[in-house]
Amino acid sequence: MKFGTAFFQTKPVEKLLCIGISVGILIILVFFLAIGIVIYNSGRCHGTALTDTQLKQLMEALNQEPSDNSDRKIVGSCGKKNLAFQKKCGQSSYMDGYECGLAVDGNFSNYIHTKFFWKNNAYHGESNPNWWVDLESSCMIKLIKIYNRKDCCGTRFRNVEVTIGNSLSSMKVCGFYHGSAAKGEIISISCREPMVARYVKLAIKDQNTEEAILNFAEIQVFS
Ligand SMILES: [Ca+2]
Repeated sequence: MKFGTAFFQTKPVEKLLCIGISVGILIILVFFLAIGIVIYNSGRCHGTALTDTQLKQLMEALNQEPSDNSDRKIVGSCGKKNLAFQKKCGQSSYMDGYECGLAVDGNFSNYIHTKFFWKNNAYHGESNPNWWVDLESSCMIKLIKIYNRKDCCGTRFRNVEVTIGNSLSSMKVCGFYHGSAAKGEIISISCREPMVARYVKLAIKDQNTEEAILNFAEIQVFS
């Protein structure tokens, strides 16, 4: 079998044989080329297409704050001012005329007072007397300053746990003051790890109710 100008000089049978071989080789080349394309494309994408519902759920999940970072989100007005000033508050019990707002009124002479009674020649209070304030914003709490009562009874301020949180049902310990404090003492508390919080709470953690009375004149909270 001959190719080129000699091709036209060959016999018809040889021409058909030559054409057949050429077409066969071409088909084999196209076959292997197709297999190569399929293998190449199959390696580029593995996975399953998401439905519209699955795609929506995925986008919602990506847009949500991780649950373990929920206490880091600052909401509302913070700034450098005293965040506790004239804010809503509460306390576990009251002695008449000594309500919780006296601790956030800017007056360092008056004070709050939980209930008490006289027993065995001593004043007694209640278990875990406590007081809290709603800052009305969730701020990174950096400093809490507590001003003790100035006229007497400074040592009542002892074993005070300071907790903060975004709700009163999910408070975390910020600091602890063992005391006892002196009259008029100013106690500064900074959390070991700064946390974002809307509520600040003080509680005497003491099983002995003698002198377990929460007194303090003022509290300031700064972010
Ligand atoms: Ca006051």
